[in-house]
Amino acid sequence: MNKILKVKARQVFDSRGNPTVEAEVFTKNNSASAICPSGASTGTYEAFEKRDRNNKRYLGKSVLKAINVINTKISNKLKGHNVHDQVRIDTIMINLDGTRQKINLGANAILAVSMAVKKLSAKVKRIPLYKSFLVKKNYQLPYPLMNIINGGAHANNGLRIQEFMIRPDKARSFSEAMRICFLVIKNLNKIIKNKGLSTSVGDEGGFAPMINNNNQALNLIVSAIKKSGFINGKDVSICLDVAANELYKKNKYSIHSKNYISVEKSINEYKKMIAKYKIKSIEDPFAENDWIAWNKLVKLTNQVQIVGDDLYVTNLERLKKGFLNLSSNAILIKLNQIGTVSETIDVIKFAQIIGFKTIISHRSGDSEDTFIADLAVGTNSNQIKTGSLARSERVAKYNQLIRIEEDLGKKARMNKIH
Ligand code: 2PG
Ligand code: MG
Repeated sequence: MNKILKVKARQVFDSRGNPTVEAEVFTKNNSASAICPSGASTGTYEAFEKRDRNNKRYLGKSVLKAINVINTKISNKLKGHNVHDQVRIDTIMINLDGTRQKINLGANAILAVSMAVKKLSAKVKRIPLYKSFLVKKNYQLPYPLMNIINGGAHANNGLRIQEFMIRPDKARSFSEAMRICFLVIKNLNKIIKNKGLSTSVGDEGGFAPMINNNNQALNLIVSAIKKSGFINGKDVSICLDVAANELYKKNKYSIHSKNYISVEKSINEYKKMIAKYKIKSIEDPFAENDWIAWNKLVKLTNQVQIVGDDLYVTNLERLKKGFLNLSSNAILIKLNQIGTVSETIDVIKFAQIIGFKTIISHRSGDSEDTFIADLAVGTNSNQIKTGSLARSERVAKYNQLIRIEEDLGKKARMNKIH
């Protein structure tokens, strides 16, 4: 009953309209499927995404080779294994690939299967997916980090910083968190419209008005928070993802304007920005190899959450290095940066042991798959970053969290921000 009969894959499309992998795993009476997401601002050390670079019919973006890998090699190897044996199944795929960055099979092939196995295992056990991870009782819901203004590689407005987010710190339930974000977003919409700017949205559902100055974006958000009747920095906090890999050249950064300036000067600008706008969290403030700059910033901004995304790429070795180097106090978790559910769980466990906040994240190219919502609750992760209240691939995750909160009923608790 619990044995895997076969794995089947198909090419579907992500939220940017690019081909991606969907894998479906079968036991005798059941099946479950999962879709792999895809990033735009990717770290060098991420696991490899296999695409058919030479397939002109899909402008080099198809994933037909990855599909074929699943339908043949992976399906053959997993046949007969127990669907509840996640670690064994992931290890089989890791060994079958045999490379550090999963270059042979492709992390997109491996991850789609790994997630589908996890979903099927929960389905066979007849438990909700969120109850199949680390936590066994006292489930906590994550605070949403809603990306309400898009810039960087996710929009074409020329904003230096990639993501301007809000976190509803005041909320005591997930539904309340959603209501607070909803109000701020609706007011932001009005403010942007009144300024004669466009309210069209970027890849992650946040507004992408044609402004190119970070402070302009921050001022809009501060006004929206105020207009909604909330206090910035208390009820609602502003959080950023700088994605500084994209703004780095020869030891200098163009984070605060188009001009490239030194790390010291960039830190000074950060300090001003944190004080003026009461910024509570900054992701990827510096580039993925600039360990010294990260350490300098952490030491100077002890009240601020500093989040490693491209720095760690959900990789245990890099997280250990960051811990020893005192590079950050939080880690962004993306399944496809490492390529299996088991390795992702290992990284979350370690991060929690060393006292880092864990933030589960979507990718800018995502899908209707809501796996990360369950993962966030099932690991008691502090926050979830999954876009704005627009574009169904983003809203789907929030809606799943609303269902989980309902399922937990009176037992539902919010995580702790501080
Ligand atoms: C990020 C992510 C998600 P991408 O940088 O944190 O917001 O973007 O998927 O493009 O890497
Ligand atoms: Mg990031």
